[in-house]
Amino acid sequence: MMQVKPQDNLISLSQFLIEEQLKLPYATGGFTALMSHLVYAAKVVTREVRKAGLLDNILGSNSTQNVQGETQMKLDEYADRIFTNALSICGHLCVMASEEQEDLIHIPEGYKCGKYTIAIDPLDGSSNIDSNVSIGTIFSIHRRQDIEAKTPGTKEDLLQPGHKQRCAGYIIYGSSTMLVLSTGNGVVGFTLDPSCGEFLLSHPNMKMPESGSIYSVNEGNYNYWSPEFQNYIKHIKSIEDDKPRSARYIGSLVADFHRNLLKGGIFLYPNDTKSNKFPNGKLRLLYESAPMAFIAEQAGGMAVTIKGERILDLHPKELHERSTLIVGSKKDVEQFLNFI
Ligand code: P6P
Repeated sequence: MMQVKPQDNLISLSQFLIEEQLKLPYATGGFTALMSHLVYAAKVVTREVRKAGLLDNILGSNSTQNVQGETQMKLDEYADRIFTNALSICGHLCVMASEEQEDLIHIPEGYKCGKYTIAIDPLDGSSNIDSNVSIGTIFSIHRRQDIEAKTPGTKEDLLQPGHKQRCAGYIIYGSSTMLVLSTGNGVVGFTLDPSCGEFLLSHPNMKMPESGSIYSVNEGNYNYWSPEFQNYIKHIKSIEDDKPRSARYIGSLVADFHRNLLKGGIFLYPNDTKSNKFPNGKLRLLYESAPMAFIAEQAGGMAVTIKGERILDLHPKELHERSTLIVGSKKDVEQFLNFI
């Protein structure tokens, strides 16, 4: 006797996007179509991430040959290939940018240019792949400057402040694959059900706890921090601070952020003031800091730079521009701002 399982009644991402589209009278379905191509790529990358580490799979450098004598490529280059190929032909993008590619990615000849742009980090945290740590894909979608134009998009269409994002999200390849996104009406999370190949709505209204006990920072960089930042970290670890803290740092932005989104806390990546390693911070503004900031704010959190500027107000000047990032629970970021 067949039983309807609870997950059989869950809403799929496709249904969710169509319902959101129906709420907008001017919606043409372009965004829904764009997202369906992104979701397809996420499923393909999930398949390879889940197998990474097996003999004939994608690991390490791209100079090796697998057992069939095929050239292997690094998983992040593979993810870049899958996402950019799937997205470039969706007909609703006018230009793309990827962490893996230096220049703009134009829509191939013969394919329609649409009114959206996307900037993507195809596989963030990929240095952790060999140790089987959770990694992720981060994406940021804007509307082009002239939404009526049918011409190829430009760098200016990509270089927009984060508060103008139409959608920001990430895919986390962890114990399960989750897709977390916001279109400006809060944050929703979908979990991939491998048994039916669908992302199902598992977290309908994600809210970042107002305050948390977790702080995430790479303390190995302590000696490169400014004295003010060193003092802040010392303070939150001291008994003067009125709450117990737990240090949690995975070294994979999506994993660190996702945990803090669920449990509360603060993630910090400041700049190095004593070396030229990361004088402006390590994370990339366009496809790491800005999308994560959008999600954080939509979930009730905050996201600022080491100087206290709102991340979403920064206007990027270059595709791969770096920024500092202090993101997390509202009260924890406010405490940072008051201290600094
Ligand atoms: P570090 C991964 O390389 C990454 O870009 C982010 O995912 C992560 O938060 C950060 O760098 C980790 O950097 O210097 O602490 O190893």
